[in-house]
Amino acid sequence: MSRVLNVAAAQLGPIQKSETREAVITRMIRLMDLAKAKSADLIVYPELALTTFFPRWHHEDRAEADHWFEAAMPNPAVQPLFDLARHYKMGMSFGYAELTPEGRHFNTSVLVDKEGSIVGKYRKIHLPGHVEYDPQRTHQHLEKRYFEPGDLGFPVWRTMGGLIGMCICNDRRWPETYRVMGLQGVEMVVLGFNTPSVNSQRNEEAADRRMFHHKLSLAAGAYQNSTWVVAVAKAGDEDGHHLMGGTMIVNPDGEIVAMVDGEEDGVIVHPCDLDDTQFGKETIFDFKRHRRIEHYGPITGQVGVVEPE
Ligand code: CDT
Repeated sequence: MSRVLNVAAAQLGPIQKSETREAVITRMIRLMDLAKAKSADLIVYPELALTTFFPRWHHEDRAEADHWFEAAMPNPAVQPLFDLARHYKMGMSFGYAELTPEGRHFNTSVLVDKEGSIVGKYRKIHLPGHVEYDPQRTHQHLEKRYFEPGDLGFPVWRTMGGLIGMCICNDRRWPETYRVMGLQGVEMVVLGFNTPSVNSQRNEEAADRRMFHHKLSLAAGAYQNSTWVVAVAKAGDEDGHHLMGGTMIVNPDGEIVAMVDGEEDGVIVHPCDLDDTQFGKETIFDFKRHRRIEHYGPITGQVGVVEPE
């Protein structure tokens, strides 16, 4: 049986602060229509897809940011997207800010199967940025203020004929993210990102360097774990703050096979053969034969650097 998944990477252009959830969902539906016209089985949207990238805005009282969060998923604003995905028999993944019934806050993404059921939830683990307003920076990145680190690990789900995992934005820069999923046999990692085009602490590090690091991280994660990686941007100018694009699909050899040009709403669809992951998993990255865990203790035993005496 063919294990080709037609995957749509659905980039969103900028979402301004004033834009409603309903307006964003209308844009996401349009992308889903385009993906359906190209026979997509699965559509992937960005991190925090329903709102502007609000962690750039400082609120002294953090509760003032709660209106960016979803207390239920799905909810009435998002339901039309779920309904259409089920109608099209298309799986989907998107990110949103999650407020739990206990009042906890996470940067979350969901994986929805072709029947419209949420089969997976991931909560971002590697939160970048800072907690307090930092006047030294050219812009704020307050994810550590508004979110808790995820508490669900890096699960992989058997769905849509394959083994699919999720991570979110900054997670893609960390080899541990992919390896934990690789050890569960992951065949496709889907992720969304909001990456400012300039480093707030080093202004000369601009979009080209940021794009290089983005591609490097995806290629390394894909190749070293022999998995597809689907990375989807929210891009463009949000209320004067620029996010880079770079939506792309990377094959298990680490090669970019499809990419969205520009910084507007746009979709690419690529046939991803999950069987293409087998060769790498059975040869150079056959973990069972080649890994030497007796030497990997520091990876889970310590957080920071411990220099020799
Ligand atoms: N959203 C997100 O995780 N963005 C980060 C920016 C890092 S700079 C604080 C990223 O890794 O792209």
